[in-house]
Amino acid sequence: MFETTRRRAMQALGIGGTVAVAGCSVEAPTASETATEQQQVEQTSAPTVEQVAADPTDIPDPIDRSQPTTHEVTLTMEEVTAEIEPGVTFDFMTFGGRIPGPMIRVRQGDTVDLTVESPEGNALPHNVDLHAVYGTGGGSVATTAAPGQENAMTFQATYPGAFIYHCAVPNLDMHISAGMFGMILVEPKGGLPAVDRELYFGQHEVYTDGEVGQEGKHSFDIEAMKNENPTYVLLNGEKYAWAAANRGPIEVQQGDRVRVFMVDGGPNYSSNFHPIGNVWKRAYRDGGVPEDGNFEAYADKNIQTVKVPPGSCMIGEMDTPVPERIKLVDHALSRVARRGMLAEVDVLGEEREEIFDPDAGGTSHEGPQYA
Ligand SMILES: [Cu+2]
Repeated sequence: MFETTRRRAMQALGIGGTVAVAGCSVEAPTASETATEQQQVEQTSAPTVEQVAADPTDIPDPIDRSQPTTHEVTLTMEEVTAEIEPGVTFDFMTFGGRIPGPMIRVRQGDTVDLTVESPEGNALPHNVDLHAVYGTGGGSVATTAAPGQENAMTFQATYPGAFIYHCAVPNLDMHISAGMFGMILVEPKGGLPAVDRELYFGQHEVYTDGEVGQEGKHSFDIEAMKNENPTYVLLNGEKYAWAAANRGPIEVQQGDRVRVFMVDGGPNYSSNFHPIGNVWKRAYRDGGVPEDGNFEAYADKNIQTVKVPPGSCMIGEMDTPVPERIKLVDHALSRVARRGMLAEVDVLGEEREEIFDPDAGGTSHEGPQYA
């Protein structure tokens, strides 16, 4: 089904010896090249799918291994049509049909045999730049694949942390905005501290030719992207994807320590990531983790809002002493109130009035309702 050689992929792209695909060292596409890509997307009818929102609980298990190993990882670049919110459709580009793309979880020192495959029906070439990789373009040149082709590279994960991966073709801002980003977590050799629950989210912004909530199919708006003026700002690819207003909150148990992995695809907006009704008890800014195992000394403590730049990640841990609905937001709050960014985590358990007594005034308030 897939042709495998990189040379063939390059020929399909019309690029020979001098490669015009550059990963994070961007060579600007011309306006007509960008417009051509947009036309190709619009003329190709991508399969319609029910869901692009990645399930935040769909994460590989923590690594319990003291020796390096080799992983066989396949990323499938899937162009799909799906709803941003009910009645509003958009042509997404994804890794594995989900936003963010599947979390790749390895240990420092592991080797990854990475295969990328691009199904026949795709309109555009894609690739992947992983920030966990030493090598040109983070592997983007080595992994470029045209529709109907596959490509591969091997890398060793030599440094630990949570890192973004993203498509890095010349129109990379467009491809990331359409959904092509995810996280590779490289655990340090001693692993991460044990927690009770782990959740995985990805923020990005979508630039369309419509207004929020305007029914029908929205097209990509390149001018809006150039002006960094998005229609939607989303957590996991859909408006309020994992909140009561859409697919429902994530449930955890009182007393759980909850670790949140967050990747900001951008392409342009930083996130100001805050858990309403809680705090980042420990925060690992930009996904940085210690190599010596001294997490207690390394982590920032009791941080309310963590800046997550586009092209970066964060790891935050919350304690859950009382039952509540935690709202994970970008505290640039117009993005929450008006542009779709929100997830909710329900803590199930018994009231502890010495910590929080919601009925002390005789009336119960439900707190800010963004969804
Ligand atoms: Cu792409």
